[in-house]
Amino acid sequence: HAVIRLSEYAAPSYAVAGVALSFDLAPTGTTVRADLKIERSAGQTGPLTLDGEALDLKSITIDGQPLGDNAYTVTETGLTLADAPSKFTLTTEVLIDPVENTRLEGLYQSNGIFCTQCEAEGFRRITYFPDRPDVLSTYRVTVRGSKDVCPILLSNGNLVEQRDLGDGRHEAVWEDPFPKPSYLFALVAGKLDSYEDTFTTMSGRKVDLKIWVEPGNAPYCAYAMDALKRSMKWDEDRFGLEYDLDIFNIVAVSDFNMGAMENKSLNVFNAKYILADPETATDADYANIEAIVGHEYFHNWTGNRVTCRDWFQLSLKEGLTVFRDQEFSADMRSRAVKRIQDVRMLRARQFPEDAGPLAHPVRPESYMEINNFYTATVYEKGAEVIRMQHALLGEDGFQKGMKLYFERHDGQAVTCDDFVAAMADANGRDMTGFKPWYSQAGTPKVTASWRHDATSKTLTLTLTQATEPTPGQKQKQALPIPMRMGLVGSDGKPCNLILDGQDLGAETVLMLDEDSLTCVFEGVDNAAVPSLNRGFSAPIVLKAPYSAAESILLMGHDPDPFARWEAGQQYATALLLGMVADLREKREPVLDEGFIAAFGRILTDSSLDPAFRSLAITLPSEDYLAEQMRPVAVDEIHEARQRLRKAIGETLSRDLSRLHAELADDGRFDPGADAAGRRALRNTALIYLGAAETPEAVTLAKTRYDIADNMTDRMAALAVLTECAGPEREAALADFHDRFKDDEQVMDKWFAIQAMSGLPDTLDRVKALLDHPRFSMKKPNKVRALIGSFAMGNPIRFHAADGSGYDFVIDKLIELDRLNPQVAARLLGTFGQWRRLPADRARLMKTALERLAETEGLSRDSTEIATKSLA
Ligand code: B3K
Ligand code: ZN
Repeated sequence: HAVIRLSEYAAPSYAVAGVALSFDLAPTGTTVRADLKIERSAGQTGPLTLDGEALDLKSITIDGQPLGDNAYTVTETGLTLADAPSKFTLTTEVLIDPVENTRLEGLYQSNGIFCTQCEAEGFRRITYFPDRPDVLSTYRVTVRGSKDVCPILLSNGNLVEQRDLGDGRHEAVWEDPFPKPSYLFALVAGKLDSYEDTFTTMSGRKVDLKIWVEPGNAPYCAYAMDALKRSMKWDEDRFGLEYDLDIFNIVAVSDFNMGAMENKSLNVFNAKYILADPETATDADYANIEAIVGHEYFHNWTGNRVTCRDWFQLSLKEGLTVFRDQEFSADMRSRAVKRIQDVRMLRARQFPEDAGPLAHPVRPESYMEINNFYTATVYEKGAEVIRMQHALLGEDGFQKGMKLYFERHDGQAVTCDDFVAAMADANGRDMTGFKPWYSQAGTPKVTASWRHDATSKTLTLTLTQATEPTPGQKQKQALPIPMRMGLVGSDGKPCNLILDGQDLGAETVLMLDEDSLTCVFEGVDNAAVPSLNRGFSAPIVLKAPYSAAESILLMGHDPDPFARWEAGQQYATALLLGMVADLREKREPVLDEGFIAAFGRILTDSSLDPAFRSLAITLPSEDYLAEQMRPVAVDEIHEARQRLRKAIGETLSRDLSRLHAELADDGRFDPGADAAGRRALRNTALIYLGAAETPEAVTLAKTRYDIADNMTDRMAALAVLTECAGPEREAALADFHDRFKDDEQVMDKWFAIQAMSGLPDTLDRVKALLDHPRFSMKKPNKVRALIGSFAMGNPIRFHAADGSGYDFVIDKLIELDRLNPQVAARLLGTFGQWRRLPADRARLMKTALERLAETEGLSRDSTEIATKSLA
C-alpha cells in the first residue's frame, strides 16, 4: 500500500466546472450517469486520471462520442484518458451495488434507506471523478426510484424539479449553487418521516429545517431541532455567520461509520446523535446531540464554504469546527464544566495517541489511508491549537482573523498556513513562531518548580519544557506555551503578581517559548502556591511538586474552576499511584484521610454548581492512571481505584445519602444543564454508595432502577448493578431488555453496559451476546457497543492475564476487516499500547496483533494501523 506525502502535493491538472449526476435506484443495482464539464488547467500537460473503485463501467463518451478501447484504461483504482482534449464533457455510466456495500463508504443502505458517505474518499465508489478536496464543482443531481421503496428523494441544495415517471417510479432534481468538493456530495432515498420547523436568519431569510428519520421516529427529534436552531442563532451572534440556502436537511440513519457528516445542506447523522426523549436518552446523549448538531452545522462555513486543499489540512476544518462546537456548548451550558469535560476527553484519547506508535502532528505529513487520520490529534488537539490562537489574540482579534479568512478564501480550498496567515495579518502580528504546534507531534511536558524567599519576599518560579521523540520525529523543538497562572496565598486569597516592578493583577499569561523560563514574583510575603495552566491554557502535561497541603489549598480556594478541579485530580493521581506501588509490593495501601475530607468539602459545598461538584469528586480513570506509569500495572490500578472509591463511599456515606435524598427531582424532566448537573451529582453519590457493595447499596440501586423515569437515572442505577453479581443485576438487565428490545439505539446501551462490567464472567457474556438477534457485525454501532466497549472501556477484562481478551477482540477484528475496514482499523488502534504493558501481557497482545497483521487480504486501513503499531 502506497504512502501519500504532503511534500508531494501537486495542484490538479484538470478542473471540473459542472457535474450532472443521475441515479437510477433499483434493487438489482444502481446505475449512475455522470456528465462532467472538464477543463485542463492552464500550463498543465499529461493524461487525465479519475479516481474510481468498485465501479462497473458500462459506457463512456467524450462530447457524446463513444471512446475507442485504447483511448482509455481502467484499473482497480481509476480511469485514465491518455490524450483528453483541453475542454470537453465526459459522460460515464457505471453500475454499483449499494445493497452489498458493507464498508458504508459511497452509496449504501441502512435499514433499507439509501444513503451516502463520501468523506474522505467515498465519492470514487459512486462514479469516476477527481476525488480530491481541491476540485470544486457545482452539482445537479437527478434521483429516480420506486415511489413505494423511496417516497423521499434528497440531495444537496435546492429541489428544482419533481415528476412522476409512471410505472411506479418518480424522480427529483436537486441543484446546489455552491461549488463544492466531491466529499460533500450526498444522496438519501427511502421511506422517511420528517420533523419540521423554520428559522429566520439575521437578514430575515426564512429557512426550512427538516429532520428525516426512520418511520415512527419523528417524535424523538424535538431536541435535535432545538439544538439546530440554537446553533444557527449562535453562529450569527458570536461569529456573524449566516446560513446561505433556503433549506437545511438532516437525515438520521442507524448504520454510520462515525458520528455525522456535514454534506452541504444535507447533513447525515448516526441516529444516536439525533433521536432523544427523556426515557431513551441520557443527559450525556443530550449534550452530545447538541454538540454534534452544532458541529455539523458550523462546518457550513468552516469546511464547506472554505474547505481543505488536501487531506493533510484536515484540522483546518476539524480543529476549527471542534473549537466552535466547544464554544457553542460552553455558551449554552457551564463554561467551566465544559472545559473540564473537554480536557478529560483530550487526556483520555489524544494524550495516549500522542505518546504511542500512531503519534502524528495536527497536520500530518504522510498517510497510507486517510480515514485513519480522523483522530483525536487532528480534532481535539487541533481545537486546542485554535484555542491558543484565540487566547493569544483575544475574542476580538480572533474574530477579526476569522473575518479576513472568509474575505480571502470563501469558495476556496486552502491550508492551515492560510488560516494562521489570516489570523496574523488581521492583527498585525507575526505568528510564524506559533506554527510548530501544527507540525510537531507529541505532548510537551512542562516541569514547574518554585521557591519562596521570606527575606526578599520573592517567589521564584521556573518552568521547563521537553517533548519525547515520536515515530519519524526524533528532534523536538521548544513550542510557544501560553501558561495562564496566578498565585494563591496560604490564606487562600489570590496574590497580586508583580514582575519586574510591574503589577499584573491577580492573573497573567506567561509565555514559555524556550526550553526554560524563570520568573521572580515580588512582594510575596507568604508561601503562596502557584496555580498553573489555568483553564488548561496549553495542551501539555504539567509536572508540579505540590504537597498534599498545597493541593488541598488549591482544591478549596483556586479562583479558576478548572485549576480547582485539576488540583483534586492531581492529588488523587499521586495518591492512587502510591497505592498501586503499595499493592505491587504487597503492602497494605495507605488511604489518605485528608484527601477524602477535601473531597467531602467539595461534595457538600452548596455554593458550587452540582455539575462541577460531580466532576470534582470523580476519580481519574484507570486509563489516565495507566498513562502515568510504565509498565502499566493493570490489576493494581483497578484494585487501588476500587479501594479508594469504596473508602470514599464509606467515609462520606452520611453526606452522600443526604445529598442523594435532597437532589431527587420533582418528576418533571428538564434536559437543561442545571437539571442535568443535579442528576449528575445525585448519581455520582449513588455510585459511591454502590462502591461499598453492601446489600443496602444494591437495594438502593435496584429501587432507583425500578422507579427511574428517565434514562440518565436508569443507566446510573444499572451501571451500579452490573458491577454487583446477584439477582438484582439479572432482573434489571432482563427488564431493560424487555422494555427497549425494539429500540435500536437504546439496545446499544444494553450491549455496552454488559461489555464494560468488571465481573469475571464478562467475556463469556460478551461472546454469548454476539448471537443476540439485535447484534450484527454489519452495524457499526453494535460493534462499537459490544466489542468496542469491551476493548476500550473494560481495562481489567480486556487485559485478562491469559490473553483471552486480546484473542477475542482480534478474532472479531479480522472478521470485521473484511466487512468494514474503517471501523475495524479504528478499534485496532487500542492494540498499539502493547509496549507499555508488563512483559507477559505485552507478548500476548503483540502476538494477537501479529496474527491479524498476517491475515491475507487485510485492508489498507488495518494494515497501516497494524504495521505502525508493530514497528
Ligand atoms: N467530517 C466528518 C467525518 C468524516 C470521517 C470520514 N472517515 C464528520 C465531522 O467531523 O464533522
Ligand atoms: Zn467535523
